[in-house]
Amino acid sequence: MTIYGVGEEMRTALITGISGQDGSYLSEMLLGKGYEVHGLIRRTSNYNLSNIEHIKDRIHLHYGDIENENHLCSILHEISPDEIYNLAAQSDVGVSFQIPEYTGLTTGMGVCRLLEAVKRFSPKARLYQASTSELFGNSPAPQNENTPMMPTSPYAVAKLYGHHMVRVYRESYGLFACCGILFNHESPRRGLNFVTRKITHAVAEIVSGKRQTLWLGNLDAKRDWGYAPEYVKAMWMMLQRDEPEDFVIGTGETHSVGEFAEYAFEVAGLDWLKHIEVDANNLRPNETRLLCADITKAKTLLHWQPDINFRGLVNIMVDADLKRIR
Ligand code: NAP
Ligand code: F7E
Repeated sequence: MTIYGVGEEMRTALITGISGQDGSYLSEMLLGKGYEVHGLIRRTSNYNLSNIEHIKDRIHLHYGDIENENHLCSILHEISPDEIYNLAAQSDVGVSFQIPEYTGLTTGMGVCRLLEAVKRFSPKARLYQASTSELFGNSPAPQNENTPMMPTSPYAVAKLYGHHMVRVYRESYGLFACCGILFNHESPRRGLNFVTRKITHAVAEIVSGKRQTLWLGNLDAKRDWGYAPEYVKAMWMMLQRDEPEDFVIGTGETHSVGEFAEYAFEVAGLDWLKHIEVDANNLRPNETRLLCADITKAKTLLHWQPDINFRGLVNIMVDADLKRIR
């Protein structure tokens, strides 16, 4: 494993999706290691950089879009990154059923555009692609790097395209490109549309008397939920290895949405059954029912394993939302 040490030249990293949950934690981690950090952001009518507000003076932001290959080429040409982390995506699985074509263009074709740009302008850079446990669909748990991939949503199909394109570019052009097959990872910076944050945010609003009810969908779906700051470390570790390889990253523990809600309400001293209602609008046309990671490869070759378990994660998220609202 190559670890860049004191006295070595400053490393440069480019992060697409820098304003998202993972992009923000990854930026903090890379800054801490002395990297020059660049990030791709989209122009939006409403300012949406709250996750990176606290570090914005220490990073270099470039307007752009994963859909624009020419612009990706210009950025790579300009900054010559040593490492590239492709986190940009339409990442909401439920929404991908409503906008399948757009999801394919960003989450899938975006990877192809970036790979082409890397091949032409940064062939020596190391590339991390954000693959996902959604690739496994309803393949039996626990899932590892050899589990058949059977996606059950437009999001997962788009990610599967990206996943295979990374392999094809690695094998065909010798790029140092690898995929992290990450299971769900959450934090106080998780978007409010994802179920964990939707729950912990609602708990805080109910505690403060702003509302009484939380409307959810499928309470029986099971996920392997970990803590995002630990997962971005795994991304970096994959790029420090001598050979590019894909790794499954998760906790190996699985819980239902109902269990998450029950414990989150309990942490705040509330009875979840008094506050949860099911709204059919939150159900999906198709569902991944049971995801649970087998992280034997990551433990053995990457020497990575998580410290924060399910209850620890819920505590962190509920505490943060309660603090925010007080
Ligand atoms: P996130 O919070 O939704 O962040 C996604 C980022 O992508 C945002 O910064 C977003 O910018 C940007 N983006 C979206 N469309 C773009 C486009 N067309 N061009 C450029 N940037 C664009 O996601 P996350 O949770 O940090 O996840 C990071 C990556 O890992 C995603 O690719 C996700 O699919 C994947 N992943 C996540 C998990 C998880 O559990 N968190 C698990 C496995 C894989 P805007 O703010 O402008 O929308
Ligand atoms: O749903 C169920 C829902 O939207 C989790 C993304 O980061 O992780 C994420 O995708 C489960 C599903 O995350 C509600 O049906 C019930 O079974 O929080 P989620 P996700 O779909 O697992 C993967 C690994 C990624 O790669 C994605 O980018 O919770 N659920 N009730 C609900 N989900 C939502 N959003 N809202 C509900 O009210």
